[in-house]
Amino acid sequence: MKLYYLPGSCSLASHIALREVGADFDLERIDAANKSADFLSLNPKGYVPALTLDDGDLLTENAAILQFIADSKPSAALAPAAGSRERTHLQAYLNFVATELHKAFSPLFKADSGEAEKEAARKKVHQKFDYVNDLLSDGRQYLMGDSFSVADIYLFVVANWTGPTGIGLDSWPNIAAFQQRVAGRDAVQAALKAEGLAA
Ligand SMILES: N[C@@H](CCC(=O)N[C@@H](CS)C(=O)NCC(=O)O)C(=O)O
Repeated sequence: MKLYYLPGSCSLASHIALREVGADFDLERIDAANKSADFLSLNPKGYVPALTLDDGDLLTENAAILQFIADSKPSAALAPAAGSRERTHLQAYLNFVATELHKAFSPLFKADSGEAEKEAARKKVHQKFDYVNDLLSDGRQYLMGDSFSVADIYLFVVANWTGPTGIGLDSWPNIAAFQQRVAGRDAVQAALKAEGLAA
C-alpha cells in the first residue's frame, strides 16, 4: 500500500488510521504546486489522500479510505460493524467533518480568497465548532461516545487547522480537551513526526 499525502492536510487522517491499525505502507509526499504527471495519471482528481493497494486498486476520498482502513483490522475497533445502525452514525460524523467542517476551512487556505470570503469562512468554522463543542459537553470522550473512531481522527486533523489559520481553540474548551486526548495517542505522534509536524 502507498499513501499519497500533503503534510498536515486531510490526508494526515488516513495516515494516522494506517498507523492505528499497524498497516504496512509507504508514504509519498506530493508537490501541491507542481503535481507530477505520474500522480495525475494515477489520480485524475489531483488531490490527497490517495491510497494505492497492493493489487493496483486506487482508493480516494478520506471518508471512504478511513472506513476501508478501519475494516481492514476490526480488532482495532475504529469503526462499528458495517451495516449496523452505529456504522450509520459514524458515517454521518465522517460526512459532517468532510463536507461541513473541512470544506468550511477551504477558503482560508486558498491564496486567491478575498478577505470577505475568509471572514465568511471563519464564521462558518465557528458555527460548526460550536456544534461539536456542544456535542462533547455531555462528558463523552469522543464523537461516538467513549469509543475512539476514524471520525475522531478526521476531526482531530481538521481541528488542528485552527492553529495555522489563527482561529485557535480558546472558544471551544471541549474540543481543546479532545485535541489533547487524541494527540496523546502513539499513532498520532508517529504520523505527525513522519510528516515533519511533531512539536
Ligand atoms: N473530497 C476530498 C477532498 C480532499 C482534499 O481537499 N484534499 C486537499 C488536502 S486537505 C488537497 O489535496 N489539496 C491540494 C489540491 O487540491 O491541489 C476528500 O474528502 O478526500
